[in-house]
Amino acid sequence: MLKGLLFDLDGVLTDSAKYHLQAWGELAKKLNITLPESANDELRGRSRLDSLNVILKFGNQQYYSEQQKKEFMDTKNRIYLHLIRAMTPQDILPGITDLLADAQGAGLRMAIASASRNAPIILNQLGIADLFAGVVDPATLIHGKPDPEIYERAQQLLHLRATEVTAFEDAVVGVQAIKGAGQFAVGIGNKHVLRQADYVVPTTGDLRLSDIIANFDS
Ligand code: B16
Ligand code: MG
Repeated sequence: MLKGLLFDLDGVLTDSAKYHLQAWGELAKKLNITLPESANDELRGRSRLDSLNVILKFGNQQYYSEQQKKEFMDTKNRIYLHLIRAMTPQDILPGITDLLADAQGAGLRMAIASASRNAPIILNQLGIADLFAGVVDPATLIHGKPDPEIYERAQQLLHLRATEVTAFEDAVVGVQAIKGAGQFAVGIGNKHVLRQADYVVPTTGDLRLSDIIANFDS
């Protein structure tokens, strides 16, 4: 029986990717690196350090020390924090407000499994922080997505079993993490790209709790 929902943040509850891209773009400019068109897709769902390494690779600048990389990540995060100050409940993606309300009405417990260390700030900006019984702190994780660790931890925060939860993801690495944790995966995006998910919808606006429960039970 479905008892809990686990949510990725960026690309599922809100589109913070555009702010990540803008902040990485400003850092790249300081380093004289031009981001290719594919940058947004290549950065999606990756940890902060993995994202920086992708950007440095775009510019063939993989020679920096750990300390320099930390400074670059701090610079990017300062820019990002400034940008997300403008986020409001209007930035919640279509269909999500209804889905969360329906889930709350159905007594489902909810948790956040985001790689973003800024997730608590964004949840507050969106006005939905109180709906979640748990938010995994990615700073405490050993492995990033596609490792299942983050989804296992989110499920533990809710005191539920893998067979009792459904998790939502927009990134291939995220779906892989969910399946590695033995949970039911709802993919949001292209069904060919997210083919490892158990159920896929094209956009968040297509999410219906009744459809998800019907697929989970079948
Ligand atoms: P931060 P998600 C991910 O969020 C983003 O998709 C990814 O672009 C970002 O680099 C990562 O969080 C870390 O974010 O720099 O804020 O700690 O999709 O896992 O919700
Ligand atoms: Mg995501």
